[in-house]
Amino acid sequence: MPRAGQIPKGRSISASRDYVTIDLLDDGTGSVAQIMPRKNIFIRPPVANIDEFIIVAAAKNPAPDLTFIDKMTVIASHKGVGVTLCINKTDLVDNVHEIASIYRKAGFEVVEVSAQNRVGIEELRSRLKGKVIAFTGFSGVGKSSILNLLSDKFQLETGEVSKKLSRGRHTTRHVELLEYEQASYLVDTPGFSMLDLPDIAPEELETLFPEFEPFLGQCRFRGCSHTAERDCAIIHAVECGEIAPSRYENYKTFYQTLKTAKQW
Ligand SMILES: Nc1nc2c(ncn2[C@@H]2O[C@H](COP(=O)(O)OP(=O)(O)OP(=O)(O)O)[C@@H](O)[C@H]2O)c(=O)[nH]1
Ligand SMILES: [Mg+2]
Ligand SMILES: [Zn+2]
Repeated sequence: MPRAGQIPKGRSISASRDYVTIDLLDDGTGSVAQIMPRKNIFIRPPVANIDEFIIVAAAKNPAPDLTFIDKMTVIASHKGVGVTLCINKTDLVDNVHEIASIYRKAGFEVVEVSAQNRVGIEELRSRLKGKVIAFTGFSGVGKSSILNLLSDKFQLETGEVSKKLSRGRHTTRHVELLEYEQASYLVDTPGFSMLDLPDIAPEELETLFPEFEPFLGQCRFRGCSHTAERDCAIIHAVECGEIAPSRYENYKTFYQTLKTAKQW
């Protein structure tokens, strides 16, 4: 975070969670004058005022978890925050076509990366202009390794994926806001695997899967939940291969979770 002495008087700056204005005194010290309203706030990862998430998954070690990715895309869409999927560690597998095509077809940008072989870093770099972007994903997928390649200024700690805990051992322990270039900030966050859905109405869930959009309103029954109804346009699109089965299965699971939560 910039020190008070580096900030012009009265100017808003970005901290890892909040925008604040700072009153500067003549001796160069200062104090927070005002915390600006938050554009958005997330519990996991614990960040605010984000323009976009880069969800980092590893092709292998740890294995990609599509339910985790889908939950994260729902959480981001719910707050109107864009998502890019970054599939790292592509050096460990023959190809990542299957997982990449699921998410491209669903309308997400997908970047295939190997931090180890410095592949895909320039493609990732071209998407970072003028935004606050948080990198998120399981522990050990390579978030900090990728960030270190994006700028010589970054020297984030990286760690071995524990052999015992295939999901890693949580090397990054705090959210770190990194100044990438003017008006572009990147945020490194601690990995995690447990993720709760936000408090959303079950009926809203269909709008948080972008690939459902062309089919909404075409089901036989008004208020169709797309879980078991006859003549459901979403189920039909899954059967025709226009919606990925894994995304649809997660939709159904999330729908039931939200429905059950609402009953309490
Ligand atoms: N084979 C391979 N290993 C990688 C790649 N990227 C990162 N790693 C390794 O994966 C391990 C974890 O990398 P980190 O960058 O610490 O992962 P992280 O996502 O920041 O993990 P947390 O901070 O715990 O959330 C390290 O041993 C890295 O060297 C890659 O592209 N290929
Ligand atoms: Mg890390
Ligand atoms: Zn339907």
